[in-house]
Amino acid sequence: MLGPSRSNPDLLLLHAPSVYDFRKLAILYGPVSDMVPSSTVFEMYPIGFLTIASYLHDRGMNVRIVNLALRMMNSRRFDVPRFLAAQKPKAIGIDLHWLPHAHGALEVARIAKELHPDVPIIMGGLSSTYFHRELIDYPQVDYVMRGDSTEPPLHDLLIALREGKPLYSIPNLTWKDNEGKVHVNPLEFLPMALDYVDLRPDLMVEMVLRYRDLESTLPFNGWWSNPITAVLTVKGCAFECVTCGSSQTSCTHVTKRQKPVYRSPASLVANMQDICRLAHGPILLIGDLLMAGPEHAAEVLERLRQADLANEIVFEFFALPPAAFLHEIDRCVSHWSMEFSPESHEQAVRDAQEGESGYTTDDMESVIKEALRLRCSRIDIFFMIGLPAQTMASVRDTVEYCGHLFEIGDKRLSCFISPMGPFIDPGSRGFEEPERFGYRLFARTLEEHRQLLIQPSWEHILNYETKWMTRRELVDATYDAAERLNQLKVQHGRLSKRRGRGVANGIAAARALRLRLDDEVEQGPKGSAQVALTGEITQFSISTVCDKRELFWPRRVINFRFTEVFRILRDYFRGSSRPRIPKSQAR
Ligand code: B12
Repeated sequence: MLGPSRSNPDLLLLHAPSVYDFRKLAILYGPVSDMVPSSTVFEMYPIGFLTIASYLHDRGMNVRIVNLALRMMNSRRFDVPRFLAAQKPKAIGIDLHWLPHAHGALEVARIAKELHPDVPIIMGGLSSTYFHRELIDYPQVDYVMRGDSTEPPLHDLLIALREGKPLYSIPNLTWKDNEGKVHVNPLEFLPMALDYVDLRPDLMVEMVLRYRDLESTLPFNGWWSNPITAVLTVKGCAFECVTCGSSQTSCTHVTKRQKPVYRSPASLVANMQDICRLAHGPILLIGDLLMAGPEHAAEVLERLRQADLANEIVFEFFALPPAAFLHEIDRCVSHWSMEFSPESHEQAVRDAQEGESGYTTDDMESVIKEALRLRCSRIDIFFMIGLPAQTMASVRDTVEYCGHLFEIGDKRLSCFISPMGPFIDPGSRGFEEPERFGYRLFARTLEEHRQLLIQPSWEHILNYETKWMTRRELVDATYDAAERLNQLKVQHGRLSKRRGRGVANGIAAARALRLRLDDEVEQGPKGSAQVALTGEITQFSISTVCDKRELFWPRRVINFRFTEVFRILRDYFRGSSRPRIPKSQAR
C-alpha cells in the first residue's frame, strides 16, 4: 500500500449543485453566475470547507471534501447515488451556505440519508443558519450547525456523536432528539478573533493523495488552469448594503455578530506566504482592508512589503479607497490589482443601496485614474441590476458610463454588469423589510425557494422584483445591458471581434430561448418539449452574457510550484503530515 491508508473519513463534506437534476431539467438559469468563477450550477464549495478540514485534521480527524456539483458537471455518467453508496463516512456534512443550493443540498441530503440511514447528516452555512428552524424539519436533516464560524462546535459535535455524549452543551447546534423533538442550542460560539484556524493549501494536496481523487477536491470548473485562491480577512461587515445577507444589520440578526472581526495581519500574511509556496495564481483578499482602520491596513501592507510575494495580490474595496492608500499598496506590493463594486454609476442609486455612499462619481473616476498611474495590473469595476431606486433607464446609463470609462483608454480597466440573482439574500435589509426598500418578494421560506429554483427560466426563478422594475423588466434590462456592453467592449478593443460575436450570439440565443420557454409556461408543462430544449439550454447556461475568460487572469504554462508539491508528497508518504495538535489537547 502506498502512503497512509484511505481510512473512512470522520467527516465527508459534500457540495451539491444548485439544482440537483440540472443534467436532466430544461431550465434557463440565466446570467446569474456571470460575475463569479462558477457556472450556473454554482459548483464552488465554501471556503469554510477548507477551514473545517484544517481544524479537524489538526485534531487528528480525517475529512474528505467531495465537490459533487463539479463531478456531475464534468461527467454526465457520474452517478451520485452509486458514488455515495460506496462511501463509509462516520458523518456527512452538506453546505447550504448560498441559498441557490436550496434544491441540490436538500436532495443530496435525502439521497445520503436513504443510503446511510445511521450516518448523521449535518447541514451548515449562512442559509442553513437563517432557515435552521425550517431545515431541521426535513426528515433527511439531523443537525444544523449555525453561525459564521463552526469549526470548534463541529469538532465537539463529531466527538459527542462518536462517544454517545449529550448534545445540550454544543454551541450553535440545532438538532432533533430520538423522539424527533427539536432543540435549539444558543449561538454562543462567535469568535472575536480569526486566527484560530487557517486555510491550509497543503491539506488540499494531501486530500487528493489520500483519496486518490483530484477532481472532487477542486473548488470550481477550470480552477486547475486558473488557480485563484482567496484569503479571508474579516467576518461580518461594517457596511449596510440593502441587498446583502452579510451586511452589518443582517449579521446582527443572522449570525449574531455585532461588529466585524478581523484576521491579524501576521496570520493573514503568513497564510498568503503558504499559498505562494504552492501556487503561482493570484490571491484575492476577501474584504476591504480599510474596514479595519488605516493602522490595521498599513500593518498588512508593511508585512506584505517584507514578504515580497511573487503572486499577484487582488485588493477588494467596498468604499472608494483614498489615493494615498493606493500609493502605499504600490510601494509595498510589486504585483497587485483591485476590484471595486460601485454597483451603479448613479449616485442616487448608490445612496439607496449603500446608505450614504460617501463619494461622487467624479471622485471615483479620479481614484481609478490614480490607480492606473501606478503598477496596478488590472482594475475590475462591477455594476449590478436590481438595486433600489434603479430604473431601466438608469441601467442603460450605467452601461454608457462604462463606455465613458473605456475612453480613458487603458486596457487594464474592465467593467462588468450583472443582475442580482437568482435571489436577494435572505437576512438582507431588502429581504426583511421589502416594502421599505421598494422590493416585492416571491418567496420567503426555504421550501418556496426550493420550488422557485426549478421554474423554467430565470425570470420566474428570481425571488424579487422592485418598485422600479418588474421581473420581466429586470431580465430585459440585463440582456439589453449585456448586448450594449459587449458592443462597447468590441468598439474599444477590449474584446476581439470574434469573441464579441460569440457573446452577442449567446445573448441572442438566450433571448430566443426565453421566448420559447415563455410559451411553454403559458401552455403548461409539456414534458417532451422541455426535454427537447435541454441541450440548447445547457449550452447557453454556461456563461450567458459575457465571456467568462474576462474574469480570469492570463493563463500560465505552469501554475504550481513543484518543489513544494514534492515536499508535501514526501511528507505524506513518510507519514509525517501529522495532526498539529497533540491528541491529549484535541479532546
Ligand atoms: C468570498 C465570498 C464569495 C466568493 C466565494 C468564496 C467561497 N468559495 O466560499 C465568491 C466571490 C466566488 C462568491 C460567490 C457567490 N456568492 Co458569495 N460571498 C463571499 C463573502 C464575501 C465571504 C464568504 C467567506 O469567505 N466566508 C468565510 C469562510 C471561512 O467561511 P464560510 O465559507 O462562510 O464557512 C463557514 C460557515 O459558513 C460554516 N459553513 C459553511 N458551509 C458549511 C457546511 C457545513 C456542513 C458546516 C457544518 C458548516 C458550514 O462554517 C464555515 C467555517 O466556519 C460573503 C459575504 C460575507 N461577508 O460573509 C458572500 C456571500 C456568502 N455570497 C453570497 C452569494 C449570494 C454568492 C453567489 C450566489 C453570488 C452569485 N449569484 O454569483 C455566489 C455563489 C458561488 C458558488 N457557490 O458557486 C451571499 C450569500 C447569501 C445567501 N444566504 O445565499 C453572501 C452572504 C453575500 C453576498 N451577497 O455576496 N462569494
